[in-house]
Amino acid sequence: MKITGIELRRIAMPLVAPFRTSFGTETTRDVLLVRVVTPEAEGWAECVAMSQPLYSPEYVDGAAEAMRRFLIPALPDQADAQAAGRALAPFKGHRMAKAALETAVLDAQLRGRRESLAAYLGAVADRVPCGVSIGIMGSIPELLDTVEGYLAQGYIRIKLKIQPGWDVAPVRAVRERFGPELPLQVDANAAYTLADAPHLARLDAFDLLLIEQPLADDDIVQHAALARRITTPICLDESIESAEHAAAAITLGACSIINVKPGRVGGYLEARRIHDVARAHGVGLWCGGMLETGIGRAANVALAALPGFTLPGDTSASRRYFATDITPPFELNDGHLDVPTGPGIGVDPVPDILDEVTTSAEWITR
Ligand code: SMG
Ligand code: MG
Repeated sequence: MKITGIELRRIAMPLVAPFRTSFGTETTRDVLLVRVVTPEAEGWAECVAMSQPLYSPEYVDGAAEAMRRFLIPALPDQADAQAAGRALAPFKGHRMAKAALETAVLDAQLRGRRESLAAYLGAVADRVPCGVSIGIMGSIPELLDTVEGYLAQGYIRIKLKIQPGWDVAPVRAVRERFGPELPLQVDANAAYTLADAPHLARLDAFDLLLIEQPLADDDIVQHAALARRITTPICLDESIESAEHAAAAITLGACSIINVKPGRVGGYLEARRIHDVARAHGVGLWCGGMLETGIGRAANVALAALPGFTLPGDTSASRRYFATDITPPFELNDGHLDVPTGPGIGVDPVPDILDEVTTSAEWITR
């Protein structure tokens, strides 16, 4: 497949409500979209880097620079997604940038032969169960109202963002109000240290599905130590950037569940490798989220339909994030999102909406 050119397009997407985590508050999603043009088809992907390097070292301006300066020039003239992945591998890090490029190439390739991403990845479901991730709130009553609203929409699992000072009390309040049957989990985004183990053990009383990334990204060994001191299952997010990391974490006993984000691990091909490693070891999986537009969401929903994805993902409906998505909106049906069936990622941006939110566009000829 010949790559004729690549467009890097920046869009500004206001969130319907601010999203606060232990590392910061997002109010507008600054998204870098990649469009790969070939004679047969065009492919789309979304780079999940945030505007600041707070979730991980990557950030949107840096990802765009890595693409234009190193990654795009390294792509071979004739490339499929595998060849693109191999060509990008020598560059260290920049996994979100690589993931976006590789995914846009994969989308073009699959559209060219009219195969869906879900079918290509090995999906076994036509819809996926959805949870929702709820940011840190100003007060417990505000949190309880928010949870109630999402449950009324049909979400089948609730994830609460936590940090020191906002952990046991909100979890207890949600458990008391919504009962022991509610599938409930928490995400600390690396806000604690192993010295907090006795405090984190207080969460054991609430029968959580999991605690996500309690300790620092590079604390895989410490997560294994924490796993011996609490009964809540540990799920890793930021710590797992590759199938090798997944294998190491599983071997060490650092996690019994993995949050898979294709952007974090360098793309859907690597995400599938993690799926295969985890599944072979009986480690649970679910698909994470990075406040994606419909472009990134479509591909995530396809991945979440693989057989190893045993838990509901952070793949919420479009309206949980944006008043107007750039694709036809993903809608929650009975707590599920439908897996797109069209060629490639199966969705396209709506041109007028896309133009309205575009802040810059850059065409790179090859
Ligand atoms: O896409 O619904 C979503 C967000 C899910 O909580 C979510 N993502 O650590 O898992 C995580 C966070 C990372 C992004 S926070 C801005
Ligand atoms: Mg997380």
